[in-house]
Amino acid sequence: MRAFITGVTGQDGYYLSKLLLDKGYEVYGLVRRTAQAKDIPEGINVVAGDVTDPNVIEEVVNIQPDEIYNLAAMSFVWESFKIPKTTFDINALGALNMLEAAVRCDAKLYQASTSELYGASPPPQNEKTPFHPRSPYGVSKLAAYWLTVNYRESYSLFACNGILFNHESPKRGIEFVTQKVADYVAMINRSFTLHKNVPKLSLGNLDAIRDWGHAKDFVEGMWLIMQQEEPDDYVLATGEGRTIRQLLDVAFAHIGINDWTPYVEIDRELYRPAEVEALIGNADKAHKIGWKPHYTFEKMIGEMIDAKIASYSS
Ligand code: F7E
Repeated sequence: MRAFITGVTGQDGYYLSKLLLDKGYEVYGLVRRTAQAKDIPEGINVVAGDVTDPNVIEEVVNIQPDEIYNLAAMSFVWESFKIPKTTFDINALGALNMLEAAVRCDAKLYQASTSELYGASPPPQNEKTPFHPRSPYGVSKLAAYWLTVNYRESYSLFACNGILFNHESPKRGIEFVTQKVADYVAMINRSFTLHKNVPKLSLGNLDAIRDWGHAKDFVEGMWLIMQQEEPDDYVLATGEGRTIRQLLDVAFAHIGINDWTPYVEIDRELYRPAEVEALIGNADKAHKIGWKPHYTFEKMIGEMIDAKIASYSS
C-alpha cells in the first residue's frame, strides 16, 4: 500500500506516518520546504510542494497512492482571524486540490475535518449536529468538509471526513493551549530547582470547554475510517469535556502545585473575536467500527510536561 500525506511535518503527520510505516506502507510526505523534513520519521519519501499550488496534483498523480491523507492546514484558530485569506487558501483550496488528485488516481481520501465546524452548536456534538463555525478557520474547514462530501457524491470517490475534536501530544505546537501550559509548568519546575523567578503565564478564556484526546489514539481512527467498506464521516473524540481551569489543575498538580492562581494572568488579546464555548464529542459511530481512545487526560498532560522537562534538562 502507498500513502500520500500532506501536513506530514505536523503533529498528526508525525504519528500517522509512523503508524503507516509500521503497517508496511510506502509513505510519501508533502513538505513546503525540504529543510522542514528533518523532524519527520525516517523512511518517508519527501515530496517538495504546496497544497495550494495546482502543480501538486501532477505530483500526486505521478506517485499513484492508494490513500491520500490531507492533514495540511493553517490550524491555529486565533491566528485565522488575522490571516483569513491564507487560512482559506490552505484549508479549502488545498483540500480541493487533493480531491482533484484523488479523482485523477482513483485513490481514497481522508480529509482532516474538525470539531470547530460545530462552533456555537451546544454539546454533545455528533455527525448529525448542525454546523455553526465561529472563525475563518472553522468556515474554511467547513468548505473542505462539503467539498469532500460533494466529491464522494459526484464521482463515487472514497472520500471521508474525520471530524476530530482537540488532540494533543508532546509534538503539539506551542501556540495551542495544552502545550503552552505544559511548557510553562516545565519551566516552573526548573525554576524551583534553580530558585529563579519566571514571568506569569498569560492566557485568554479560562472557561472554554474542550474535549482533549491524544493524537496517537486519533491517527489510529484516521486509518480505520479509510479501511471501511463504504466511505463515510466520523467524529473522533473522548466524550469528556474540561475547562482550561481544569487543564491548569491537572498540569500544575503534576509538579505538586495545588493552587495555580498566583502563576496565571488573563490577557484579553488572547480571546477570540467569536469564542467557541464548549466542544464535547459523541464518538459512538466510530466506536461501532472498533475505534477506542486509550490515553487518559492526566496521562497525556503528564507526558507532555515530562517531555518538556526532559528537553529543558538536556
Ligand atoms: O484553544 C482557549 C481558547 O488554541 C483551546 C486546533 O487544533 O482544536 C484546536 O483548536 C481553547 C480555546 O485549540 C489560551 O480560547 C485560553 O477555547 O488550544 P487551542 P482550539 O482553538 O480548540 C481544533 C479541534 C482544531 O481543529 C484546531 O486546528 O483554549 N485558550 N487561553 C487559549 N488558547 C490558546 N491557544 N492560547 C491561550 O493562551
